[in-house]
Amino acid sequence: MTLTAVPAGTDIDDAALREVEQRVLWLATAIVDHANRVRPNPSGLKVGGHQASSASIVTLMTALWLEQLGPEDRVSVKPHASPVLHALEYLLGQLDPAYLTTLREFGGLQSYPSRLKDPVPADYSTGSVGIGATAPIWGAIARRYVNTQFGTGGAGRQWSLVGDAELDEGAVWEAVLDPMVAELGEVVWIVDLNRQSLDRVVPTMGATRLQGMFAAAGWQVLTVKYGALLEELFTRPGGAELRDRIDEMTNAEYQRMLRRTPAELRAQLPGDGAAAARIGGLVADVADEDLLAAVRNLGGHDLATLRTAFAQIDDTRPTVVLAYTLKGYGLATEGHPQNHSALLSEAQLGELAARVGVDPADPWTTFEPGSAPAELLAAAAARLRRTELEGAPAVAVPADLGRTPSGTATTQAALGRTLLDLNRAAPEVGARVVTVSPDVSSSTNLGGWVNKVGVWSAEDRRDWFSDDPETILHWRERPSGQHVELGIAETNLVGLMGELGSTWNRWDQPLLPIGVMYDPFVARALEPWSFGVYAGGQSILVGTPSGVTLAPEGGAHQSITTPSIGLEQPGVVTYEPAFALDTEWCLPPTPRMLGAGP
Ligand SMILES: Cc1ncc(C[n+]2csc(CCOP(=O)(O)OP(=O)(O)O)c2C)c(N)n1
Ligand SMILES: [Mg+2]
Repeated sequence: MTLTAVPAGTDIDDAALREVEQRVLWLATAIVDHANRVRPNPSGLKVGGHQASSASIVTLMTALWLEQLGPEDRVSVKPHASPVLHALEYLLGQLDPAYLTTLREFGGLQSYPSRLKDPVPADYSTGSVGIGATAPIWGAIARRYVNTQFGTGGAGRQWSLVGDAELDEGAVWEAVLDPMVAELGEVVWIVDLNRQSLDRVVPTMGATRLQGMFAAAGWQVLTVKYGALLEELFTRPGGAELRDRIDEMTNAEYQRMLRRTPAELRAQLPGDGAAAARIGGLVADVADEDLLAAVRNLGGHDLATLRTAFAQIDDTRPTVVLAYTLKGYGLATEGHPQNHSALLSEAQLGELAARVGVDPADPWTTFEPGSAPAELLAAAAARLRRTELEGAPAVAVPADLGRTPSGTATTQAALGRTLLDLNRAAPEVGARVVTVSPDVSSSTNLGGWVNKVGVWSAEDRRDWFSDDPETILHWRERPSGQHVELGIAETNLVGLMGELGSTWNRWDQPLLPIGVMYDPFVARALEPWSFGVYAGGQSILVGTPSGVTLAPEGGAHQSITTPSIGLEQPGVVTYEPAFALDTEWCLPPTPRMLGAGP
């Protein structure tokens, strides 16, 4: 008996798209291969790279770039898929072929997608798992902020291509839970659900739990589990039982199936439950080749199934697509529990080349001009072309805001006054200030500033306390507000600061983000903040209260290390104000942050 896939039923040339997908798989694999086996390596030390992680997401990324993305969309690509991103950039004519041989070389293609270091800047830097994944959430808020203040952020989706093990990170759930996030319809996450992390096949099936957690947070959940071949098999006698059997298998048992012969599959697939005979009857009848294809026919590698799922994204709330995939898809290492950093041997690479129809001696060859895949790529390249930025306007912070403080005050209170002074002395700079705080605005003395500028919200919200004479701090939430208030989540705060601090090179709109949090909790947010700095986010992080005036707060709130943290971090300047006037001097005196670039 022969299996046939359900026809796609669209005007897209699926055969050509499949050819592009296979070429992307080849190129991503060859980029890593060249860095490790071809490029001279005088030191003999490991270079590294991730062929299996890349292969896992090749179909998804091909489907996105060739069919789904628009010029205003922005995508965060999971760290280990950087070779796939570069393969697509090359095929779309954006990346100079000279870079294909430079993965992990000084000045070459970066190991992980990088906004500042890659020759074609990535939309988002990734590498610290969980942090790059959440960045498009903060990018979406930053763009909404730019749109409400200046009207020039544009539209488009904010995509995040996430490894399934990234969902182990607390940063992911801290972000998913923030009340502001459920409103972000432009956010779409695609989870590359290959059931493998770095070390292992993750033992228990987490998809049902994940579906519930995202749904509870207000997300649209789309699950892309099986491809058309398997779905067709499920419609035959014994098919429903086969579906249940595969659904209920542990990840490890399923993963083992990927490396079995047809005879072993016929023996193992039925299992030993009540339905074993019916499943056995079904698979007995399927040809060897079809059985091997069916068992690995997951939705994340089925272009038509993916297209159907993407068409369901509703854009009124964030969406997560849980797409089942195979780590090492199409490679000799497919599904092997230890394939994370495994490299294909020369012979295995040769087999791939033969299957894809490429001469390994001429690895970077492209499609014949005029051929169907070449036409498909040309159309995508034209669709994805972005308008060039002209360069952000430079706005200088004045050296003197015209106040001579007197008496005794905390620097914390002085900072609040300085911001108000800045608004008065240089309104064009004041308009670029955006403050953020994890639920400590009033206790860090930002109350006067917040009263003056209002709290930012994409839409006007009624202030029910505006007529209450006993309410001092007024949370007027409106699109013109310049203070963004998040929940008590320091990691979210620095994530947002990184993106607010990147609007100058994303949309030509410089902002001066100032984040205020309790000093001892800076350390909790430190790694994601460092990552934001690496990714190009420019901001001022204020740890307050701190220093000697903190004594009455006691040990739990005392800061003992922040100045050294600031000194240790490349690209960061640290400054500890001793006098009220110093808080003026903490603002960047030169327009580096406000427009001149890194
Ligand atoms: C914060 C952080 N911890 C650990 C690592 C090391 N690391 C890199 S990838 C990875 C496993 C990722 O698994 P998954 O997200 O499922 O990706 P894939 O299976 O697609 O390779 C780990 C532990 C890291 N890069 N960042
Ligand atoms: Mg994984």
